[in-house]
Amino acid sequence: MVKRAGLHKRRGPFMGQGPAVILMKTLEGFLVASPGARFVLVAARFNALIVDPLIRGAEDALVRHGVNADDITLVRVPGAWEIPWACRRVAESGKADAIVALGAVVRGQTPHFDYVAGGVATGVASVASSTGVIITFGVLTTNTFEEATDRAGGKAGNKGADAALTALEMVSLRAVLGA
Ligand code: INI
Repeated sequence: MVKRAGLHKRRGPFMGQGPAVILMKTLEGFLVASPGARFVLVAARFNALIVDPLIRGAEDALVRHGVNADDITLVRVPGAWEIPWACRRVAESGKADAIVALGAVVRGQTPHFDYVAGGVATGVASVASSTGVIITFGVLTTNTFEEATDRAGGKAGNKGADAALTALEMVSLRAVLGA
């Protein structure tokens, strides 16, 4: 107990430095390619002006982190609504270590926005939880086209690259957990 108190003093809370004390064993993944890990990008064609940069960002992020291009496959579907179905088929095939869902649903283009955006989010979550396959979510749901372009390689980064790197980390975490 005395030792813990001492550590607490040394590592005491400073703004932005995370938890005050880390004495526990911490398990986490890394942004490194796991040899032979296969990634599948499931991407909508709808709003291709947005989705294509998300695809390029995702592929670029994976390759830059050591994933062989041969281990990345792109599956295209008509729209975001069809993403969960394709994710399920890919997940159940056993041919993917991780799936990256990519799409763009823009409010104002359709009164169906809430249905499409809600459907793709709950659908992807359902596939991930029922199959146990890692699926990350790079489907933009924005109010305007501009907000979407900002997030597809514009001033707010590239959410396709973010989702791809999250998949990379989760595959690494799976190995760390021995799962
Ligand atoms: N699909 C999208 O990916 N994004 C959208 O913004 C969108 N809008 O606006 O309607 C959209 N609709 C198509 C939908 O995903 C299905 O492909 C279609 O309903 C056929 O099932």
